[in-house]
This record gives sequence, C-alpha cells and structure tokens, in this order.
Amino acid sequence: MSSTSRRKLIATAITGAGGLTLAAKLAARYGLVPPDGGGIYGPGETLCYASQRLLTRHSLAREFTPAQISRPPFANKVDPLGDEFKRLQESAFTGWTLAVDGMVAHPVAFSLAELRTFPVRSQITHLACEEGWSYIAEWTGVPLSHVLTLVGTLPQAHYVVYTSFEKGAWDSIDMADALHPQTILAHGMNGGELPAPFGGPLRLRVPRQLGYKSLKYVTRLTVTDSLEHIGKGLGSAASEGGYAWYAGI
Ligand SMILES: Nc1nc2c(c(=O)[nH]1)N[C@H]1C(S)=C(S)[C@@H](COP(=O)(O)O)O[C@H]1N2
Ligand SMILES: [Mo]
Repeated sequence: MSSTSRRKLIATAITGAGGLTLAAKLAARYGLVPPDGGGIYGPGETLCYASQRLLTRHSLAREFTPAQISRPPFANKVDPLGDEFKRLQESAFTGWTLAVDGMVAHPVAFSLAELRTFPVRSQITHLACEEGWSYIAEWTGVPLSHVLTLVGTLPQAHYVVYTSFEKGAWDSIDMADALHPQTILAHGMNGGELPAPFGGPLRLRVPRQLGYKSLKYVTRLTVTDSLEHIGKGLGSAASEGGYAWYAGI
C-alpha cells in the first residue's frame, strides 16, 4: 500500500471515529482552520495547525553555533530564472524591488538598498526539506515584522502572501508566523550576500516551518484577511500540489 493511500485510510478511520471532526469544529470556532482545511486531509491539517497555534505560537526555532554551520550548504535546484533575472543580477540587483500591498496603510515598493538599511537579525538555523535532506546556515535579514510595522498592517490582516520572481511560486503564512521574531526577509547568508542559488537577492526565511515555506526570490508581499480568492484558495502553490499549507516543525 502506498504511503498516500495509507494516510488516506488513517485519515478516514480517525475522522469516522469523530474525534478529528469535533476538533475541526472547535478550531473553526477559534478561527484556526488553515486554508487547506477542507477535503480528505482537512481535519488532520486543521488539528495540526490549531494545536500548534494554541500550544507553541511563541516558541523559537532552535539556533546553532557557528561551528555547526554546514560546509558547503546544499542548494536545491530551481529552474533557470531567465534573462530578466540575469540582467538584474548583472546590475547587482539595483532594479530589484519588494512590493508590499493589500491590507496595509501605506503600500510601497522597497529597493534592495533600502531594505539593507533596515535593522537586521542574524540567526543560525536549520533548513529542512520535506524530502529528507537539510543544512544549517546563518541567515541575515530584516525581520518581516519590521516591514509590516512600517507599512502599517490593518487590524483585519490575517495572512501575508508572498510571491517569487520565479513564475508560479508563491506561499503564505498567518500573522503569528509573519510577526514571529525569527521570520526574516533574508538578504545575507554565512556572512556574505545571499547567493542566487539560495534565493538571493531576497528570500523569506520561516525557520518555524519546513524548507518549502522559505520562498526564494521574493518580490511581493500582500497582506490579506482571507486566502479564499487567491489561486485555488489553498494558500500556496505547494498546497495546490498536495503539500500541507502549514508545515510547522
Ligand atoms: N522560488 C522557490 N523557492 C523555493 C523553492 C523553489 O523551488 N522555488 N523550493 C523550496 C523547497 S522545497 C526547499 S526544501 C527550499 C530549499 O532551500 P535551499 O535551496 O536553500 O536548499 O527552498 C524552498 N523555496
Ligand atoms: Mo523541499
């Protein structure tokens, strides 16, 4: 039996027992249903997300010592980013911008130079791919919370959607992760600029979740109260491909 069908069976069995369904109803009452909380895996996704939010909302991802940094780090391959990216790269990304829009008081587009003048946080954390490999590196960047404070997120904000220069790549996190002190817009890695294979010039590092939430080549942040009308309403390109929207670790 494939692991998918095994998972399906377990999900169905438990749901049949009523426990997960009841938990999902409770989560709905507290606004803790993830965007992929429908369908066969929905109750399981909801239970996972809601319980982590209730129990570990403020806990920190483990940080490591400089001696524990992986050498060399392992970069996952991405499809070639095309001529426009090459041109930006050749001009040291002077034309690169990060647009911030949606439910914010002051929508803006920051240049990379501006972002580099903002307060930075450096942290040595673990990036784990759902496929089983991982590495430790030091990431340096602007806390996402700083950028969100600058633009003034409106009170009804519930999620931050982030979009990549890479066509079709986008994801989202809730405000708990968006405002988490370790969630940073990274522009540096291991003491230098963030190399392109690792998502340079700008990558969102979300160390409380699996590697796939750490989107490379981030060009846009959109603050929203709902993910329903974005894409298929599942919160990310990864969830549309069958991955869990919430990948907390
Ligand atoms: N734009 C973009 N971001 C991405 C990916 C991608 O293919 N494109 N892959 C994700 C996945 S699945 C993982 S595990 C990590 C890998 O990070 P690394 O390349 O630094 O090892 O990046 C994530 N961010
Ligand atoms: Mo991954």
